[in-house]
Amino acid sequence: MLQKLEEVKKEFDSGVGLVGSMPDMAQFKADFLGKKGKLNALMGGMRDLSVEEKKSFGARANEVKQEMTDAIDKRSQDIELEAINAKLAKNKLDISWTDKIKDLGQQAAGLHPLTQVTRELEDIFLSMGFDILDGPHIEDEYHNFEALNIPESHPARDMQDTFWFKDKKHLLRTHTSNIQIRGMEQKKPPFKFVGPGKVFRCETLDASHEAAFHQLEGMMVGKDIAVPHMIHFLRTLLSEIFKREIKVRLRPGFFPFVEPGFELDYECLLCGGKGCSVCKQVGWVEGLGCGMVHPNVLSGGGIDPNKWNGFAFGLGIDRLAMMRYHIDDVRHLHSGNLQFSEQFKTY
Ligand code: FA5
Repeated sequence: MLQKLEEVKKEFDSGVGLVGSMPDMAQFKADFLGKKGKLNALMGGMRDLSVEEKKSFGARANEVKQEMTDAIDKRSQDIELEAINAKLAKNKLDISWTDKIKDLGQQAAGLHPLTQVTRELEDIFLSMGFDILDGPHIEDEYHNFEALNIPESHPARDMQDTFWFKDKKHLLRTHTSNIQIRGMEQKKPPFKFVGPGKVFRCETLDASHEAAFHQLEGMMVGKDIAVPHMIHFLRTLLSEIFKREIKVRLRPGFFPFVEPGFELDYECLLCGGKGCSVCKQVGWVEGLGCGMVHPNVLSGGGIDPNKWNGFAFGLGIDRLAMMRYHIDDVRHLHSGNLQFSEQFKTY
């Protein structure tokens, strides 16, 4: 009897590690430990044994039962773990995609220098508590001109050569200043926001002029804001972007939506101020227009100009990218030439 018991145990030991699934394990367990299992069948023969034999057989049979139960538990845990690992391996996130793409003879995409500069500008403004707004490329005459204190037949409408739609009421926005109006429609003062985006002008192209280029509009409205605040703010902004102090100069500039108005130039970083085709040999680059928001614009936007004031600016993003990455012609930025864009690739 004892020998038979050891044979059953041996059979169990060599089989338990081979069970590969939980349903198979249930069957295996029933075969050995179930009511009609091999162990019980042996126990049934105990009645023919002497008292002494019963004692020793019973003790060993109990040991074997415990060992089998432990071995089944251990193998069951392993089976569950193997199932989890197999599932994980199947759903594994493949982070080797850049290499794979290269293997396939294709190239991974990168960010265009204009996107990089725009994102960096947005990060700077977000860190200063500004909101980021958007405005439509196809705009109506009210938001692009009229609400900005540029009524019909005002000569300032000719300052920016406009792409008009056939209805003569809609146009491709000539500047991001439409975002000032869109922002005032949404917000109550005090507020500060910026809005980057594409603008369109029917211009003669050269190294620093494109027909579709990018601006970033900014507007800050609060109490007792004055020109020195604006100048300090813009200087800080530029040194943040260029990561060092750069020379700037402020000139009076006429924009009907600000009073007083200014144009801010920064030193041409392409020629170091010596003169080149980008700065038109003067050593300075026209960087942005700015000024104190005109009272007519505030009141048109539902804001009482006796209680609130502020400043606005419109920054040329393409020229900033040119200074930043030493690009000597704005038209490269829009050329779609991959050999050009490749040089600035980051992920
Ligand atoms: C404007 O567009 C005003 N809306 C800016 C403004 C906003 C003034 C708020 C006051 C208050 P301007 O036409 O100067 O201004 O353009 C602003 C900047 O866009 C310029 O300083 C220049 O950096 C850039 N820019 C202008 N024209 C072009 C062009 N054709 N190609 C590339 N960049 C340009």
